[in-house]
Amino acid sequence: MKRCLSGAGLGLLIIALAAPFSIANERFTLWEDFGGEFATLPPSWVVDDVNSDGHAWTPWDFGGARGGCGLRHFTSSVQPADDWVFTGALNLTPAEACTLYFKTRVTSAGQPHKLAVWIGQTQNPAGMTTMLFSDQTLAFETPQDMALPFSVGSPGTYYVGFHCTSDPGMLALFLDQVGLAVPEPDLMATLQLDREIYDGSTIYAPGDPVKGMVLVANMGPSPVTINSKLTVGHEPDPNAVLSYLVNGPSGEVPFVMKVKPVEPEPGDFVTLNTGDRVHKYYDLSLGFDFTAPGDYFIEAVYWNPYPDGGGTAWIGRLVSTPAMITVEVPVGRAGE
Ligand SMILES: [Ca+2]
Repeated sequence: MKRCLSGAGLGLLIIALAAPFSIANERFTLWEDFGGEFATLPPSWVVDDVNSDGHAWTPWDFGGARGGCGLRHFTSSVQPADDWVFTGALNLTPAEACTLYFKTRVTSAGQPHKLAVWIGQTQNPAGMTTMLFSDQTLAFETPQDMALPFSVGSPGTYYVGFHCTSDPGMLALFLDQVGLAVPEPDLMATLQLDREIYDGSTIYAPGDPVKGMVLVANMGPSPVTINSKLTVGHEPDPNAVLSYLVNGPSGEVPFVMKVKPVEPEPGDFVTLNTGDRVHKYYDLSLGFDFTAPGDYFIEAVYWNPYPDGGGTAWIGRLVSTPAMITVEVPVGRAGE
């Protein structure tokens, strides 16, 4: 019997990730974006066209997030959808704080879709026992980030199922970047700003360069292979391994630098033993405007969605503790 566990120890929360200031360090035990150039369904995933009408979840080269690849359900013009796609096996630890992420969008806000997300222990509709998410009027035309916190009560193998029940004639529903994250206790990102390092100060004049050193370190007992190609962009650009979140006196500070996405090569992955770290020194004022007087809070985000050739690379997201600076007009220049 299916049940919704929202009141039974399973929290449900949908948050927009445009400003993920509250996200903790997390490691992805599943990260699937369905291919870079051509969309593919992972071998362990299963599509079920329950009503056998030929309209089913299908790998699709356009309409997803990074590179366009994702899954698409194009509705029938005559009957409602009844279509599942199931992830491969997920080994979950009881009581561990898990977060299921995915992106979704529709072709037209005027033609909303119906989507529910379930979890269960067999890879078929009858095995889906716990509802994690239900939106019967999905109407975003640009991909929206969904984040569903949950935990399970017993150990074992689980599957997540995405169930589309959209009305006929609604055009397409898209699904992309499906991830399962758990807390990351061992890796950490830290941000140190130049003036604090050299002068012990957090005060900058309007227009001063603001340079920062980001360190990604392994503080855990076991070696971890990470992507050391610290390409810089702006959260939530999925191609930027390193990005910054800046909140200034008027709110989030826009990022104005254009960064060409670069995917890592095998040699970009390095193994960090206990205490090892990689770093990047970056002039944040190349991308952010620090001219308005006031306090700025800056976080560095390290995000690696790329597997390495051996399939052992760490995939996940680290967010530094915020660094704070104050931009103020120097004494004697106030009347200029
Ligand atoms: Ca169908």
